[in-house]
Amino acid sequence: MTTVTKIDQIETLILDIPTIRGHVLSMATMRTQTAVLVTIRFSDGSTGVGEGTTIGGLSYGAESPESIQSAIDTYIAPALIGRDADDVNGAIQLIDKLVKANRIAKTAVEIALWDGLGKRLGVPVSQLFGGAVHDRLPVAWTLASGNSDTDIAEALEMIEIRRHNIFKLKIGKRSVRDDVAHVARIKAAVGDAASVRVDVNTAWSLQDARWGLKGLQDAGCELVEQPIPARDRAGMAELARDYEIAVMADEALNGPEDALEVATARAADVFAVKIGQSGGLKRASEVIAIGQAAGLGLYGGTMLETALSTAAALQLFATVDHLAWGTELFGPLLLTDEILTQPITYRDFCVEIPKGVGIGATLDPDKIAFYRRDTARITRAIAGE
Ligand code: MUC
Ligand code: MG
Repeated sequence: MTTVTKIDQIETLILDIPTIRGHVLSMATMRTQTAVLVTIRFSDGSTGVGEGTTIGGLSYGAESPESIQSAIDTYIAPALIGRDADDVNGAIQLIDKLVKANRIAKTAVEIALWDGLGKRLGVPVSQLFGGAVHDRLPVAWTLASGNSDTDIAEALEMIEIRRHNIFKLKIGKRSVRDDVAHVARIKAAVGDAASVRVDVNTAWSLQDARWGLKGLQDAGCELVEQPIPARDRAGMAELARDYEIAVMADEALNGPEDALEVATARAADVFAVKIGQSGGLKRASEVIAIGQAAGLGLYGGTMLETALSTAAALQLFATVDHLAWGTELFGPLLLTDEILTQPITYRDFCVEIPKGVGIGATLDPDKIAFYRRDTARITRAIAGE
């Protein structure tokens, strides 16, 4: 008789880890990154870990670290306790029925379920998505110190040590004219040794964007990410149609339904695929499929997650045949400390796909104890139920 492995216990806790420097975005300056860590214990003794992370509290999107933790503890975990651990699709469908939106919270739990399943089967999560076709992927670095000279020095050092030759510049805080001048200075400094792109994080009006895109493409910038608000699909479509510079959708892409609408409206040339924003690895794979079917470029995006979710994202992106714009899965490098016993490897302008079973990440318990906020909550099966 085969016994079914069950979901026994789900624990959440919040980690606050300082960043190596201020990370200046149009809507917030980050000095700490906050991650919600989920640990699921299964009835056969196996465990799975996952992470849900956003950027800048509530300044980026509708979920905060505290709301992610609360959504999991109050609504998701109680529904999963006692269920078949291997039935990940069943869990995803149930959670989608019980909980609207809250994609990052769903992602954290789903990663832990995939991680547990991979560990029980003795395979990496990439294999659960059909198998890895890459062992490394190109990885961008974000220049966002808030100062052009510091950004140039940082870029030149990254090229020199062969860590990054793709740079995403965070703009949108200053005037369009000043931003374009800043980008032009950095592009002139790195020349052909690097690809320069920008992320406006929705800060521009459509009129700003018309000026901005013209200036950016004249400066040699290759791509602009989410220049205008996410809901303005017609504006994004105009920009994608009227300028040579590639237009990437980020905040506009919250799961496969958005992906279909953006693709149908031709409101982007490129999808920034984020596992958290998509609602998990499965939904992210659907966003990827829609982008591929529409002939759009793909980019492996990040919510500046720790190495845990970065490893999970790498498991999925390793299975995608062509990521025309590479990835930006550098989150662990922005933090002052590692939380895995075996850090993710960055070298030769690439990030390596972690080896090992599950998502390929083992947490360092001392680091978790050090960075945890005092908010751990446990939902568990009651004896006899
Ligand atoms: C974003 O909006 O894309 C990704 C890299 C980075 O520096 O910030 C993020 C968020
Ligand atoms: Mg972005």
